[in-house]
Amino acid sequence: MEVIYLGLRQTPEMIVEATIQEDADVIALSILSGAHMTIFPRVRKLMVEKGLDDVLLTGGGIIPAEEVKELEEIGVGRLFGPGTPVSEPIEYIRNWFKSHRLAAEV
Ligand code: B12
Repeated sequence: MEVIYLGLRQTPEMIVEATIQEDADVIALSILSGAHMTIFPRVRKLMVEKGLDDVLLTGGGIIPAEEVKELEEIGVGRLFGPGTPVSEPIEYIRNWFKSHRLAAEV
């Protein structure tokens, strides 16, 4: 994987613009500010507006289970909580890529 790290305190607009410019397959956000119910929906809305409906939006942080459910319902992918081994999101992203990108090429 090529990872483009955008750094801290990016706005949803900056994140989605960078996704378009870099032609990224996945957006992965880390949110430890408690603003996940604002940021994820705004990124998701902009993704839909810009036609990025086949890009995976995933991430992690301290996000309560019921809010994870709410975010999944608006099209956010898996969200990883405390204690997640790094191998788990890697496997999730690899599998997503296999079924959404490699499968499409066959
Ligand atoms: C260190 C810390 C800080 C630091 C650094 C915060 C930062 N943004 O990095 C400082 C002192 C700056 C800080 C500030 C604040 N903090 Co603070 N902070 C913590 C603390 C003690 C540890 C977080 C941490 O680094 N853990 C270590 C990492 C390795 O573990 P992790 O975060 O769980 O990450 C794992 C998973 O969540 C997942 N994951 C996380 N990100 C991602 C991303 C991807 C792509 C993937 C796949 C997986 C993934 O994988 C990781 C490995 O297992 C937690 C409490 C706690 N014990 O967790 C509170 C906590 C995160 N902070 C909190 C809050 C509220 C704040 C402030 C808003 C406080 C304020 N009013 O100013 C600010 C926000 C600043 C900001 N803009 O982010 C709350 C968040 C509440 C919530 N989710 O609703 C917490 C949970 C404390 C609490 N119980 O209230 N904080």
